[in-house]
Amino acid sequence: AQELLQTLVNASEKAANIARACRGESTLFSLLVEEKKDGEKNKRFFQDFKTLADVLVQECVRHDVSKRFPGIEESIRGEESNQFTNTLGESICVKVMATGTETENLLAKVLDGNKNAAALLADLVHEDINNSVVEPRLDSSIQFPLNDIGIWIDPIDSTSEYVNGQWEKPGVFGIASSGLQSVCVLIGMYSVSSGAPLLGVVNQPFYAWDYYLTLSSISPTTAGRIDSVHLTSFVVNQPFYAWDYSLNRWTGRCIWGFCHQKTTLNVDEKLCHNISSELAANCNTPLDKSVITISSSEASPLVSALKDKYEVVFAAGAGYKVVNVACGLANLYLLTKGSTFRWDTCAPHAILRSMGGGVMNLKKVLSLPLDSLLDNQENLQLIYNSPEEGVSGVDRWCNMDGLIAYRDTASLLELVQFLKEVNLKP
Ligand code: 2IP
Ligand code: CA
Ligand code: CA
Repeated sequence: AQELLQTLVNASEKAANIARACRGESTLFSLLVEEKKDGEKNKRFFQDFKTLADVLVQECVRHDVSKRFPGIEESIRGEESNQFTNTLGESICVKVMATGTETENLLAKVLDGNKNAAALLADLVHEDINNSVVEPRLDSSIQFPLNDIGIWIDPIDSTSEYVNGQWEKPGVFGIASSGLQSVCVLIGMYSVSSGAPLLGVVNQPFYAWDYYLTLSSISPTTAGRIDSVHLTSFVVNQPFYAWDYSLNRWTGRCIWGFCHQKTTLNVDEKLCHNISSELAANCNTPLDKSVITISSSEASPLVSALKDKYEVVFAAGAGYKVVNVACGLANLYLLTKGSTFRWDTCAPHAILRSMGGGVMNLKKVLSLPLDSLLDNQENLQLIYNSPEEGVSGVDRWCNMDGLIAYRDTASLLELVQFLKEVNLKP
């Protein structure tokens, strides 16, 4: 299990490197953006983007993980299909080849012969990632039969924010409502027999450590929206943004969590670095209400009802919202619609499970009497091994019934009671 964890963490780091590199080169980036075919479209976005970065990241993870664990390849599924069409109309199957040169040649075809870009990407794909050993270590007695393991990958969650490329200063609760911070690489492992999430690795390629560390020195007027072109000059004056001067690139972080039977473990120090209290000290309004994070697509009657009881914080990115619950920046994430998929929730769900929280099926939760909720905690979790019934295409893997992500059951119960009072019907 430790080896699997290390492999997934390394793969996520490589994925984050590719995501950052593609974002950094603006000319390259515009080359890479291709509109999704109708059948694959996420209904919520009028225009959705399938980028080469997306596909490449997914194939890279698949390649690296199956190299280490032969046979696992078939069980790795992701959001993207690896068919890519270049501007000449040629359809090309993007995959990681045996050598860097072969990958480079393949990518050059996708990139209409742009050799420089292809070489740069191929280097990243074939780079050896020597991450330090992941701590704390999983006990060597924890073993999984490889045939009971499935993996969901969302190579880039929050694509529209990724494509937009803005870096936005987080609000008073430490959550950025939009921008590059909400971009996540999500790699979630689940049990094929039970459907339960087991191990989740979430890499945030644009995570601003410095921002949080020097928070106390920020005055509210220094908020600013910047794009990658202006970033370098901007950070000179704003040293707390996610930029590493020595490496001349964005900084990120990787978090993970493991939950199997009674064993739970996670990357404690990165998760529990308690930003909320610093933030509370820094702003004038104390945190007397719980924080709930939601999508900006929720209907306004619900939003106003929630605002009576909660601090409502909008944020982009399904993965990012679950992660913010895991990190304690929000108590809850409520989604009333079927706009997330298995690959969006599997990884951060495992992290929440490792902390005693979870992600429940909203419709099921609301159909039960409140007092039977805690007895049914296991049955109410989202599961990852079976498709939705009566739908086809990408919707088979949609979390159709909506969801509630929570870290502690008290917050969960309070929200469910509230939703029953306002008579929410998802
Ligand atoms: C999207 C992305 C969106 C989210 C949607 C996901 O995935 O995370 O931001 O919507 O549910 O499916 P919202 O931001 O309103 O929560 P992707 O970017 O991979 O298409
Ligand atoms: Ca997604
Ligand atoms: Ca995606």
